[in-house]
Amino acid sequence: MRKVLTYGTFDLFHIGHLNLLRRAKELGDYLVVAVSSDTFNAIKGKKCAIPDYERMAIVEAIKYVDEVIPENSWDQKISDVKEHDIDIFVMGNDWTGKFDFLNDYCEVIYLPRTDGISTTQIKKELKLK
Ligand code: C2G
Repeated sequence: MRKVLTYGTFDLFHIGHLNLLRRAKELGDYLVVAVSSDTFNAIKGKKCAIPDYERMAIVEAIKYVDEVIPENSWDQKISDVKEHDIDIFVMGNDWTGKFDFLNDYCEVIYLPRTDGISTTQIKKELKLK
């Protein structure tokens, strides 16, 4: 069984997130998604419209997703890959190169982002802060 792992905030879940999760699942048989906690997002300088437990529940309900784990730190990826026996790490290509260190542990694939949609844009359009 080829296991795939990806990370994200998935705030105001949109088609860009769905396309990423669908394509990540197409690369293997089992998809683990690490969803950024509110505490970690504060470290990332991101303020979420949707709290972490709701973002996790939404991602968990996506048919491509087999397992959801919390993302609490930048430093958990190597242990996550090892603990979950991951074959492929996937991120959108806005992260290209940032996680190449994981090549020592698994395949690293950066997928093209979906153009024309982002949480930031949605917030602007909804006039959310
Ligand atoms: N994404 C995409 N197309 C978009 C928007 C997002 O393909 N239009 C992808 C991103 O590239 C990422 C995933 O969807 O792979 C989740 O995006 P975010 O929720 O913005 O994730 P981010 O805040 O970048 O968190 O440790 C890694 C971080 O947790 C990533």
